[in-house]
Amino acid sequence: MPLEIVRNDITKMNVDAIVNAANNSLLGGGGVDGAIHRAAGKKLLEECRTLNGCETGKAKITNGYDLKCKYVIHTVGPIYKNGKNGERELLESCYRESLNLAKQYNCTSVAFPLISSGIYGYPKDEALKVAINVISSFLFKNDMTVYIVIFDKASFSIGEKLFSDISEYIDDHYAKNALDACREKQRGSLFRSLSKSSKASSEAYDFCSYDTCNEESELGKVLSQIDESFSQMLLRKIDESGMSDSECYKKANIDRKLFSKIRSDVNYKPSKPTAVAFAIALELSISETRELLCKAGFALSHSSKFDIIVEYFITRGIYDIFQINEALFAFDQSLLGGTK
Ligand code: AR6
Repeated sequence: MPLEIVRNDITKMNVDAIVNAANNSLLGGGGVDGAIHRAAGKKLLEECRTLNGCETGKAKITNGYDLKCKYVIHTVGPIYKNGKNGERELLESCYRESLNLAKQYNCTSVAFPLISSGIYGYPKDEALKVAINVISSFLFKNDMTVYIVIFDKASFSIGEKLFSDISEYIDDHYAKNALDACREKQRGSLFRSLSKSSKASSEAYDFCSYDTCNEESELGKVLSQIDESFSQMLLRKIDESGMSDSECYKKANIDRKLFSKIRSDVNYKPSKPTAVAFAIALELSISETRELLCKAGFALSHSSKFDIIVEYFITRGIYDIFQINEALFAFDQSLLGGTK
């Protein structure tokens, strides 16, 4: 998918270019810079010596040598003092300049570390927000897959208040609904055996959707929903929203090729993160989200943290996919968007 947050060592990323959080000399250092130089071998330092350093907020490119990637883009982040010395603008510039260089060198995939968030002291949650903002606005105008690589989960946080609000929401709903989930499962299996004997099901529908639909519907209503496929409902909702297709799939953090597949295959069955991503992009209400998920054979249940977190944001009218992904990442859940 176009913007992905992953936990990894950036030197192991299989992409066209990785970005190095370097210093003005470009002659190596500690942190991710040290790791990249060690993995790339001595030739990287030799090429860096020819570059005459780099200003803060700017970027320069070299080959990747022994790394899996073709290029290393070296950028120099600001040293964080108190946030009042233009640190944010300089950090934004690091991401923009690096992305523009990657584009100029025809890279289709790029991996960034959280620049400045280690030795240079930029608060990690703020650094992540800057990264997400700049990268997502770049991706609105450009086709590229961009990874933000988080190395150390321990020091990563989405902000204490949001984290504790979501934790509380999960606790409330997870615990309260454990019994309901169990009852729904029983009803679901009853429904599955019914559908088996009537042969009324399509594989795509999978009847787990019964879990979501059952509260307000009888068998007849559930069956009538089979008529409109996921793809058809999605395209209808896009038309109704007044958005263009590309506005919608970009807002959903969905790959253009995946969108074309969904568009051309009326029976396409997306993954759950993809289906939810479209619901977020279309700013659907919680019941419309359930309806769209039903079409792909999925439920929003209270026995899954992923579902509860998604519900947390939708019920608050927060439809910023990257903000939701930050939270999902902090709770170790799959992120929205995707290639399936
Ligand atoms: N893969 C991905 N991320 C990593 C890795 C790795 N292998 N190693 C560290 N990080 P830092 P800065 C994360 O200190 O703050 C150097 O000496 C790390 O957890 O590498 O921009 C340069 O030469 C943190 O979140 O870079 C400069 O002098 C992020 O990468 C100075 O450090 C950036 O941490 C630059 O400091």
